[in-house]
Amino acid sequence: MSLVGAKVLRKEDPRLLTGRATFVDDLLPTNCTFAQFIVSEHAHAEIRHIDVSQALKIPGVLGVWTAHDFREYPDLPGGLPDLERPPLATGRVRWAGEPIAVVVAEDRYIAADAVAAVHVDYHVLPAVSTIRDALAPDAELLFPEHGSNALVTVPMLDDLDRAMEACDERAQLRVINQRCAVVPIETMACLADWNIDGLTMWATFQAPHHLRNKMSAWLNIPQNQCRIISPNVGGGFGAKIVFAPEFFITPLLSKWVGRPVKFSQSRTEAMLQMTHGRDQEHDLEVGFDRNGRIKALRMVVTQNLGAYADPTGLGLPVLTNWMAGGCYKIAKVQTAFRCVVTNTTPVAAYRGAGRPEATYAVERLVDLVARRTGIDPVEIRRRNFIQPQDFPYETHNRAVIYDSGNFPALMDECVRLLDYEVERKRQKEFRNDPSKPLIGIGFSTWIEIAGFGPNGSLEGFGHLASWESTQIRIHPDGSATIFIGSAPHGQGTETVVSQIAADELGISFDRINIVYGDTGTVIQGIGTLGSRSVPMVGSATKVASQRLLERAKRIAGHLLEASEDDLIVADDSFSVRGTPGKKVGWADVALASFQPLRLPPEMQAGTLEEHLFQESPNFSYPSGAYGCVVEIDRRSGKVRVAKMVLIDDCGTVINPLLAEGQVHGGVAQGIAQALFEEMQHDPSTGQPITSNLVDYLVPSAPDLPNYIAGRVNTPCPNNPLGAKGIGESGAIGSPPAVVNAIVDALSHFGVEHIDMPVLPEKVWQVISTATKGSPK
Ligand code: MCN
Repeated sequence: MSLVGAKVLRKEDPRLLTGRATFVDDLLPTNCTFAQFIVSEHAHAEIRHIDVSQALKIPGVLGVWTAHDFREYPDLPGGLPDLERPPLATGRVRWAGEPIAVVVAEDRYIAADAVAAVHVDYHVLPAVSTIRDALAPDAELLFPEHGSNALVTVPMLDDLDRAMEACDERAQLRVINQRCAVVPIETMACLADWNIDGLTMWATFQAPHHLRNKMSAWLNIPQNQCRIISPNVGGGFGAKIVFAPEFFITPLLSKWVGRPVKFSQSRTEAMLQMTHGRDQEHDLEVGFDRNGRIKALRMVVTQNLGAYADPTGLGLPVLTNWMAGGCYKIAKVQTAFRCVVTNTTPVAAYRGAGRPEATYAVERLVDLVARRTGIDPVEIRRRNFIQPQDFPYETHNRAVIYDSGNFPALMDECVRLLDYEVERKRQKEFRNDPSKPLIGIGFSTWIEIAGFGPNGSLEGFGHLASWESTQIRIHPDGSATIFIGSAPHGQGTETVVSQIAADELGISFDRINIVYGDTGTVIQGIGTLGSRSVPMVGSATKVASQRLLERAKRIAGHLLEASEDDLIVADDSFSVRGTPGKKVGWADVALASFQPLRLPPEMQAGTLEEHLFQESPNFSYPSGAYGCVVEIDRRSGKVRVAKMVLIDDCGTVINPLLAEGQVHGGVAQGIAQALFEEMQHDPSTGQPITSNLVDYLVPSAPDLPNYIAGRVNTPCPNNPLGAKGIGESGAIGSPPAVVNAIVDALSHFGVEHIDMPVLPEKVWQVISTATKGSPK
């Protein structure tokens, strides 16, 4: 039986669920010391003086370092010319939480005392925390020498005025995709040990080779003396692909104190120093005919980058623009974007990275067209879908080529499982009964770009390249170790790679183990991001297994004195078709591969090892149709997601259990963005006001519904598995489904749009204004 497609339980779970997994903060080498950072209290200020004298007097403090001590080191990798981020704030702080100095002490408590004893004298400057404030004519500039807080502006090729004018109707919408904190369970941590043999650093990172490459260059040491290990990592969601200064500084501290140094963030530190996500504003216009056919769409994105231009942050509006047409056949789509710096935590990739923003904008617009034309939102979508026969479908001025999909089938399945007609009936009945909640039904039909793999797709973010690597090693007993370039942090990659290899090699799932996350053992790798592991490393494993198996069959054929074409490989053995008793075990073939006297004459010992760098001609484009039913309490405005139907298309599904789990996690984050989460700053001081999990509303299980999941599979033609990524899908597709449902519930009050997060007070305001203070 094939394991690909089977609901196999995760092989990583026993160690994760019994507390036997090793995370960075579990490591405690002999003589370990502890680093803690002094961070800015102000959102914007000049640093006049830093007095470390009192901190240095505390017993157990090994040193305090400021920007001055790092003056021989370059700025952090990435960013924009002249606007790079220094490892520690130099002369000026640009957000509340920016690291200014660092202490190393014998334990965490002494380090905390020393941080409190460092005195920083600031000259406070006016702060700008929003795009509007940053672009005001008299705005305080973060980089005065740059002359503006606007950094990058990519204009529209054609302003679409004529196309818009030719439409029967036009509608404009301004939507805000609010700033979210990333909030992985494990905060950022690293442990650096720089001894005479070189540097080893354990780090919470999604791409250890990427970090190794940049760090060795930054520290000016050879790559073979710079080993990065990402052990078990408790979630990353994109924020653990960022070159945080802590990763670059901690190794130097280890060198300077001559001992291992560990740094591990508290939750509040993580809320302020780990990069945030989203924070885009969209000015949108859509032109359509009376039958609801969309003819033209214009999208202008403004990206709040926060205090510095992170490379992945700069990529967000690019991806949003690429996906501006969604899953609709729109003759004219034009986009533009600009980026703005503000006195806030830098913004970077966060699950979906640019695609949730695009999906939200398009799906809100499509609902607006439905509203203006009086056509049902399901029917509007059906009239505008790209059809299955239209693939491959070129969009975004031919820069993006959707691979495959079947949007009508996704929609049909979603409508069916949602019980659409029944819910519409219930909505009507409840609307006129004040004792009942208001019902709203919303849809989101979406396509996203994943499987980052084609040459050039990651180089722009500072990566070496975009391939992914697999190395399969067969041991003399016929078990296999597979070294993969991905660095998973919760996805279940060990399980799916084992499933693929087990099918191809005929070796039992339990006799395959997966090694990842260590530049000392995995020769090269790119990393886990952009929902690429299955399309890239999964495909690499499939092809490498097939190549390796060809050689194993030659050995088996030689041992059995049979033609390799007659061999059947299954259950850890090779047998000869039609001759039941003629059989040799994988273990024996593997042993022979190390014994030259038993090998075919043309083969050499150690032949059962295969290393492959998998490239891909294009991305994969997962898609889906999500449907949501909300119930709104008329008196409090509280929204409850009563039903959520999730129909996904990720091509070939390797493990339905895990793929669905990925969607569940992503949808939880999507519902959180729609209803609860927002990283807020005081508008006058720029101070963060949601910097812990009391103020920042992360949902818990009772806030989320039971999901109803389904599937439509259109295989991806761009990789040998036919698989598309699914790691980000839920977070991309779900926010507009929820918001569309809320707007639908409130539509009889004249509501056409409501910004996220849709907190009860916003809804209550709408209802109480419409009903003149007496909600019903
Ligand atoms: N899968 C499958 N069949 C497919 C595609 C995927 O069975 N056709 C399943 C597999 O179990 C696979 C998982 O889904 O392990 C995710 O695969 P893939 O879509 O290739 O994504 P990656 O493994 O590259 O993971 C990255 C993606 C991203 S970009 C973010 S952000 C994210 C996410 O995955 N962050 C996560 N999922 C996360 N899950 C956890 N628990 N923690 C995070 O930080």
